[in-house]
Formats: sequence, C-alpha cells, structure tokens
Amino acid sequence: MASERTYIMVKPDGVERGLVGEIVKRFEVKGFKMLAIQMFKPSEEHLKEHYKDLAQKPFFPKLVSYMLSAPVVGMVWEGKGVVATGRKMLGETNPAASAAGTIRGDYCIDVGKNLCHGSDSVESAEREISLWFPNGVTNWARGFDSLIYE
Ligand code: DAT
Ligand code: MG
Repeated sequence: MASERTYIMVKPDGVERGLVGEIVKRFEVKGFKMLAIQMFKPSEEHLKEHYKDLAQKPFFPKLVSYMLSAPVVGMVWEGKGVVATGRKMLGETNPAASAAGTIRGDYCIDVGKNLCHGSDSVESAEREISLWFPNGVTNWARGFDSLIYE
C-alpha cells in the first residue's frame, strides 16, 4: 500500500478567508488519506526553518511576515504519488500561471498571497513533516482503500 506522504499547509490568507475546508475537501475527495491536521501559530524561527532554502531570496522577509500574519493549518496526507499530485492540485507558485481547477487557479491572484503550501519532493516532505509534527502522525488503516487503489 502507498506510504508516500506530503505536507500541505493552508497559509494565513486561506485560514482568514475560511478556505481550510475547501482545501481539505479536495484532498479527501481525491482519495488521499489524512494522517494529521493542526492549527499552528508558528514562531518566526520555525517559519525560517521551514523556508530555509529561500533565505537568500529578495522576497524572503515579506514571505516570513505574511506567514506570521495569522495562524496556519498544517496537514499530512498519504497516498500513491501524493507529493507530485498534491503540487498539481495546488497549481503553480504564481496563481496567475495556475490552471483553473487548481486551488491557486481557483481561489487566489497574487504570488505573495497564494493560499497554500505543498512539499516539492518526497525528501522535503519528510523534512517538513518532522518539523511540523515532531511527535508523529496518526497511522491508520482505512476501510475503503480497496475502492481507491487497484
Ligand atoms: P511553492 O510554494 O510553489 O513551493 P517556492 O517554494 O518557490 O514556491 O516559494 C515559497 C513561497 O514564497 C511561494 O509559495 C510564494 C513565495 N514566493 C515565491 N516566489 C516569489 C516571488 N517571486 N515573489 C514573491 N513571493 C514569492
Ligand atoms: Mg516550495
């Protein structure tokens, strides 16, 4: 059975706009399995660790202050190909380049308010899951997996 996991996070704009449920719903109806969900008010240090690969980018200070502007909702989802498919479901980094039908394509406009985060590789997913859920996630057997996977 698939054990690939990804870290999906609703950013402050998504939380404030009441879009948590919309984003959760898309991953649920797709057939992915939720292993964890929590609202966080992370520290600046925690966010800088999450986004450490971008520390030299000119937009980094703005990104960190945006991420501190309201709580975020972090989630771990499991399923076959969930990292790459999760990124497709989110859309492109810039909402203007995101296809309709994707989360960013449907719900936002500017790159600095792009609503959601999704891990970009299996390796970064595992790093982010450890960072946000250091006490682990809930592993569970889902009754209808045979209706999702062949
Ligand atoms: P993604 O979130 O699609 O993985 P990323 O990891 O390159 O994109 O960047 C993280 C976030 O930083 C992104 O969601 C929004 C912000 N960002 C990226 N590029 C930006 C830019 N050119 N101007 C402003 N914000 C940017
Ligand atoms: Mg990224």
